[in-house]
Amino acid sequence: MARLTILHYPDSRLRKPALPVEIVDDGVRALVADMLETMYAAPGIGLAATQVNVRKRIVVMDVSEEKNRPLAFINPTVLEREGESETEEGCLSVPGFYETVRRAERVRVSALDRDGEPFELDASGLLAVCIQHEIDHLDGKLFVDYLSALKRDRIRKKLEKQSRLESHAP
Ligand code: QAP
Ligand code: CO
Repeated sequence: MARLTILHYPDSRLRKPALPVEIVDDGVRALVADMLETMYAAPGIGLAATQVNVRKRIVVMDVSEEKNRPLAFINPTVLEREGESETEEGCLSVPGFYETVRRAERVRVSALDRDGEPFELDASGLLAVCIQHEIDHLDGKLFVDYLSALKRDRIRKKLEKQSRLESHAP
C-alpha cells in the first residue's frame, strides 16, 4: 500500500474526465487500496481517482462514524435522483475551504465492486451527497463550480498563493 499525492485546485488535471474501467484486475484493486489509505490518512470521507492523477472511473468513500466501512465504486453512475438538500461540503483538492452546495437528497447508484461484480445502492444523507461529489470529480467537476464566480476566484487565488509558497519551501 502507498499514499498517493492529491492534486489541488486549480490544477488543470482535475478537469480531465476519467475513462471507464474495462477490467477489474489486481492493478485496479491495488489502486483502490492506495486510494483508501490516502483518504484515511488525509483524513477524508471520499476520494476520486482523478484527485490522485489517475484517469479511471474509481471512487472510494467511508462515511461511517468509526471509519471502518470502506466503500469502492468502479464505473459509478447515478440511475435516479430525488429531492434536494443543502450540505456544507469540503474537498481534499480544495483544502481549508467549506461551502454549502445543493444536490439531490437521495440517489440510486450502480457500480462495480472490487471483484468486478455489479451492485446498486440507494443512498441518502451524507452518503448521497458524497457519491454525487465524487462522481463529479470523475467528470472533471469540483464543488467550487457550484459557487459564485466571486467565491470561486477567492478560493482559487488563495490556493494559488499557497502552492507558490509550497514550491519555495526548503
Ligand atoms: C467530499 O471530502 C465531501 O478542506 C469528501 O483541509 C465532503 O473528504 C462530500 C478534507 C463533505 C460531502 C461533504 C477537506 C480534509 C476532506 C479539507 C473530504 C481539509 C482536510 C474532505
Ligand atoms: Co472532492
